[in-house]
Amino acid sequence: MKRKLTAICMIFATAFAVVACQSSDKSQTNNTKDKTETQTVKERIANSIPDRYDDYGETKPADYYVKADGFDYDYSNLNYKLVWSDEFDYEGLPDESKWTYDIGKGQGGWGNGELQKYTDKGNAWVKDGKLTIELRKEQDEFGKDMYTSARIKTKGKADFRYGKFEIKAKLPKGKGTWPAIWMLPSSTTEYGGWPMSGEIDIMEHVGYLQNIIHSNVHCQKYNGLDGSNKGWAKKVEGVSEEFHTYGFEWLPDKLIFTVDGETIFTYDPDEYVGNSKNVTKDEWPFDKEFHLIMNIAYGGSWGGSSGTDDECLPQQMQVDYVRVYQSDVISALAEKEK
Ligand SMILES: [Ca+2]
Repeated sequence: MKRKLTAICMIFATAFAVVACQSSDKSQTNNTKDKTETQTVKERIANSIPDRYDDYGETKPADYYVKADGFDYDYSNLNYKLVWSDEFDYEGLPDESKWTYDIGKGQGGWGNGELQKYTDKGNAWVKDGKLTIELRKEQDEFGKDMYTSARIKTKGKADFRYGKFEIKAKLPKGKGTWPAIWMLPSSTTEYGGWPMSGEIDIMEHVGYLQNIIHSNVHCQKYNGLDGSNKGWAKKVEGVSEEFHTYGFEWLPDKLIFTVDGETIFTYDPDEYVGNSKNVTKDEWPFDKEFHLIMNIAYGGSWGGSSGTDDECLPQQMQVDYVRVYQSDVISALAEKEK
C-alpha cells in the first residue's frame, strides 16, 4: 500500500487480484474490469500529478539499462544472516532508533483518498512482545467524527538493498480496512518519482476480500495507473485471527513473495521482457535501497471501493516481529555491480 500512490494502484490491483484468485492461468493480463472506472481514475491521477509528485526527481530516459540477469549464485546456499530486526520485546512507542512516522492525511499525494489521519501519538504502541497499530474512530476538537491510524516506516533508520524479510502479523478485519506491509525506494533521485523508482507490496489485505493476501510490484513499465502492475493473491485462512508470516526475498534478479513460506508470486523481469539484455530500469528499478512501511488505511481507492463499515472499529494490526536477513554472497555480487 504504498501510499505514495499506492492507492491508485490498489484499485487495479484489487480487480486484478480477484481475477487472479479465480483463475488458474497465471497469465498477467491487465485488469479491464471496468473501462469507465479505469479511465476516470487515470484522468484523476493525470490531473493531480503536478501536485502529487513535485517533490520527486526527474525522469530518466527509458533505455537506462540495468543488470537484472546473469548473476552467478547458488540459491540453495545463500547463508542468510540476521542483519536487522525488531522483536517488539519492550514497552511504549515503537523504537525511535528503528521507526519513524508518516503523519497526516496524505497531503501531497500519498493519501489515496483514504479517510484516516495518521498520527505519531496513540495509534502505535509496543506491549507484550508485539507492535500494535490501531485504526479507530474518534472525535476532533469540534466534535466531528474522524478516523486515526498509524503508518510507521524505517526510512532513514534502516534502508535495505536485497535481503530476506519476514514479518509475522495478525491483520485487522472489517469493510474499509486496508492494512499493508510494503516498501518504497529510499531515494528517487536516480530513477525518478513514482512509479519510476518502484514499489514493493509485500502484503496487502482489504477488508471486503477477507483472507485474500495480495503481493504486488509497481514500476514504470507495470503499475497501478493502468492496472498493469504485476502481482498475485492467495487465500490464507484466519489472517485476522492468527499470526502469519509474510515474507519477501529480494534477489538481484527476482523478487519472491511468500506467506508462511509458500510462494505467492515471483517477479522476474526476464519473463516479461523476453530477453534479459533488454531489461531497463523501467522494469527493474529494484537495485536501489528501499525501506519498510507498515500501516492500516481506512477507505480510499482500494480499501473503500466496496464502502466502509464503522461498526468494525476499532481495528488493530499486530506485529510479533520484523526480521531482515542478508547474504554475503548476494551482497558481494551487488557490490560488484554498483
Ligand atoms: Ca515479538
